[in-house]
Amino acid sequence: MRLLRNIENALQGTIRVPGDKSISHRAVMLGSIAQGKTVIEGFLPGEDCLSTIHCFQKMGVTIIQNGEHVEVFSDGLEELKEPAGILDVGNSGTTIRLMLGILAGTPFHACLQGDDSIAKRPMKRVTEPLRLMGAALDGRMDGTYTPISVRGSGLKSINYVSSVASAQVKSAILLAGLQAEGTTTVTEPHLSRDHTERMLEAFGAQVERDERTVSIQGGQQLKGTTVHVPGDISSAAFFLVAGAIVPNSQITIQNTGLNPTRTGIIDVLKRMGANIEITNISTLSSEPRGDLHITASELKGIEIGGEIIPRLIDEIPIIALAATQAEGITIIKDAHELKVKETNRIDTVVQELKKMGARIEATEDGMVIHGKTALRGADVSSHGDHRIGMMLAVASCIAEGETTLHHPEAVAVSYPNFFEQLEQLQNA
Ligand code: SPQ
Repeated sequence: MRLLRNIENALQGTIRVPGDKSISHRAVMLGSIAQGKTVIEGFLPGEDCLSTIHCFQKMGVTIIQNGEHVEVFSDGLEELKEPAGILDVGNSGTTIRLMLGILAGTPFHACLQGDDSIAKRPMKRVTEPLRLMGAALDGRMDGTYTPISVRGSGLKSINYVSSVASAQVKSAILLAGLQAEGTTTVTEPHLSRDHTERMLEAFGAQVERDERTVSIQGGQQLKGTTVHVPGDISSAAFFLVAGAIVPNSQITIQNTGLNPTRTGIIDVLKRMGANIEITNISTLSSEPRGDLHITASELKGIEIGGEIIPRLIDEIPIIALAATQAEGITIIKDAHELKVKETNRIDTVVQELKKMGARIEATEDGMVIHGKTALRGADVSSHGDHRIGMMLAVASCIAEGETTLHHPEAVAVSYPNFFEQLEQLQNA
């Protein structure tokens, strides 16, 4: 439990948010199946990425992690060993879904399981295409839920048209495709984050891309490399919104990832009237990055839906909070995927923000928010979901009175020093 108070002053100062979670996972995974040494700088030492490290260590890969610096030593995919026990993915959907893609082609048995939240998240979206490629997978309800067991084998390529814009589905298929005979192709309804494609190229593989379709030729050998991980824009999002809604705030967030498949939050906040400036843009390890400067401003309600949704799916909880402070109506639609995240994020956002006085209603595929509403402190819960916990902590900054946040520890999944950085900006 954590007691949070309405802040008296503006948020001011310069921070660097921790490394990108999606990129940190992939750097450990590709490093573990590449030949040679991989060095990861700016790694996110959050619980999810540590789960990925532990899983590969259980399969015999030497990984030395020292804070944000990680070294991975591998002799390639063929050297992965059958794990003696269950691979525990913790709270991490990325870990289990991408690892299933890798394990689909390895000639041994593995069983993967996570926490209570993972046990409710759908795995059929990856077990189904991986079965089509020839892997033997099973799990509760015919491979829909954990624990999932996999016995890898020789794989054949597929041409898969996914019904969902999901980087985890796309990546699992591409990682299996790397081991399959022939060329594997994935097409998605809207482009999802493309870190796997970019990083496969950085590790020496060839990937063909054409808008929403990506192909990979099987049998390519990855080579260890150095990966410089930018700050996570999904973590920066909490301070972008905090900077926009806490009066007179001025925040700079340095070295933030600006991959165009992730920058929907910037586009949306600008459309709502936020003052965001981007400087020092560069590209390192195939990922663009830059410094974000936000100053407080009046916001207005907008409609958010369609192709932008995968570009901001994890930022919808904090966008909902911004919408409570925007003049007019904000409609978020086409976001059914929120229902299968760490929690049902349509329900948890609506339930918790309502407790603070927000005028917000759930819809079948999103939510409708009426602003601008003065929020009040309340007894709220993260429900064990890191992004809900951080959104509520930002809400408490502008809420009148005290807020009691239950299960604040969930933030350690993606942002271990979140509360310290929030305090730093309050005291600057
Ligand atoms: O890893 P996990 O638990 O699925 O984490 C989340 C998050 O909020 O941190 C989703 F709940 O991010 C996903 C994201 O929603 C991370 C991710 C990735 O690294 O590939 C892709 C997105 O999921 P999806 O299903 O759309 O591919």
